[in-house]
Amino acid sequence: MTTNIQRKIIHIDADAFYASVEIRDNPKLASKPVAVGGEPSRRGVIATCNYIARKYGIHSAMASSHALRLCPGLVFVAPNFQQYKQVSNQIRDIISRYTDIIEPLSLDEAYLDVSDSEHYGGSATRIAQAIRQDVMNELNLCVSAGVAPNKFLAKIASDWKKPDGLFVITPNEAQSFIQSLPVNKINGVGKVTTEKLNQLGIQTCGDLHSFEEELLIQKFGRYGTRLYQLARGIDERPVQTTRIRKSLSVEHTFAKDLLTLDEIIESSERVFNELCDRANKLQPEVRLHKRFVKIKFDDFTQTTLEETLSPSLLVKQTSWRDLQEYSRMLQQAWQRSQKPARLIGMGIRLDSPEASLGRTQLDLFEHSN
Ligand code: DCP
Ligand code: MG
Repeated sequence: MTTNIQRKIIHIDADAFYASVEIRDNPKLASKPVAVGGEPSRRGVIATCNYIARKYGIHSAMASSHALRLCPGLVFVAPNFQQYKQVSNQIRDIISRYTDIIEPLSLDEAYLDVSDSEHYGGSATRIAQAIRQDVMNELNLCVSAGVAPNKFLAKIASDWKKPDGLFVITPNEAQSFIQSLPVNKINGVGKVTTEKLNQLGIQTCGDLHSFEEELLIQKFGRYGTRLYQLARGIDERPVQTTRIRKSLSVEHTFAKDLLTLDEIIESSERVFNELCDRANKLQPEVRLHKRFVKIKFDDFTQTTLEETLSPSLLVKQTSWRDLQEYSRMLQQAWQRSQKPARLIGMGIRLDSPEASLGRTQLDLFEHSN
């Protein structure tokens, strides 16, 4: 039986974003070192540059005049923020084909939680690859992606093989990956903290392991706890979407098909219990107005059955949590095909935005083991 205890997080980050958009729209620039930013003569600063320019040591936030000294052939392009915003929206639209749990970090960066996605058989790697492919085919731009069990590792992963990279850290690989990870790769560990850590003899996350949490708190305050956790690959932060949650559901794919209705009913209890657990994490004022079940059969056809609850109920109320009702619905749904089932799902539909509003829902996506 598979469960979604382990999360699947993707971090997407466009390569040399502003510069790539400019070069795409003016292909003559493709073979040249290109920087987007202010003119050197006007004391400008570089927003970003393409990877050809990076070979000269040029990077974001560098004075344009300095960059020009490093690379006399550098081509400067003035930024067009409106255009970047528009492209950013187009990338977002592509991503939203695969999940609606999206946390944008900047114009070219976002976290996705695809733990419950059904695309590509739930393979986060294949979803990430599909997004990269769609962005390339439709927008002629390159985005790198990282896939991992949490945000911390997913962000590191997207950077690992940049540009044009896809890097996956599976839950099994996480510990050994972290072991040799230099501490300055931890988001938030800048120059000063790196030096402080180095002075303690800590170069890698592996080195951090031997330090007690209390000691790290002494040295780094509250951030000490975070360091302690990240060095162990622990990062429970949910992907924070502001979207309005319209439903909550739990699905299980079974390792062996459920051959009879009895088996389906018997196996459904775990699904029901998990649904109740997750509903408990919703805010008490959230209301629901429907419950539904889903069965995917062994030939991959599927059916869903919904029932309206009237009046709508508070999510904390117990009356909707009726295993017998869900069993009856499963039975009814199963009758439609009467075939072995590979997946059972149960869920609730939530009421209007006011009742089910955005950020209050976020703990939902925290994994619940
Ligand atoms: N940006 C900026 N000033 C900075 C850093 C970035 O104006 N100091 C802008 C320009 C970048 C965009 O934000 O194109 C995205 O930032 P990234 O850090 O993702 O950098 P790039 O996408 O340019 O490069 P890459 O992600 O390939 O390293
Ligand atoms: Mg980028």
